Amino acid sequence: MGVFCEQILLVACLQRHPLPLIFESPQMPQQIADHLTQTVTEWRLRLQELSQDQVRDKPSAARWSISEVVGHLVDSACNNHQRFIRAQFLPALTFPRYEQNEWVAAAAWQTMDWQTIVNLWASYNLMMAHLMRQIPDEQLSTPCTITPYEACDLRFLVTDYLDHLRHHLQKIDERLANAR
Ligand code: NI
Repeated sequence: MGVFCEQILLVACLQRHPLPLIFESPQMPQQIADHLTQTVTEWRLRLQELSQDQVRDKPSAARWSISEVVGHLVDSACNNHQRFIRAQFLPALTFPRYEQNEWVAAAAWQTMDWQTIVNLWASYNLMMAHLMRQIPDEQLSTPCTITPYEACDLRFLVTDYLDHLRHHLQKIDERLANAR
């Protein structure tokens, strides 16, 4: 997953939905924040129980360990924190994508204390949920361009943030199931 995802969903969805984005059933940030809070609450304990061997195992040199995947989710929170805030006081946001493999390597998530990563991931996401709930409705249509991708809007970025997080947790779930 380290090979093909910086917001793999962002890319895929932006290709499916050129501007203007049309959502068949738009979710409000409050709903997404509730989902996020529930997901973090469920996964925090589960992640805390994993051993160091489990979280540092790399299936191959090119793939991330669970420690690196959760670290990547902190990187995602960090970048999206910037996007969600900046988009609220600019007429249109232009912000760079993040080079996911470089971020994971530079942060050295593989060697950081696992419980510290989990607690950071959980706390950061509870803050993100809190932040989402404060976004005024009228700001959700702020145009956002995450270079080099096509333009979307803030509502899409908020929706995609949760989708991306759940995508990686699903992959962790499958990895743990296969290891049993
Ligand atoms: Ni990702």
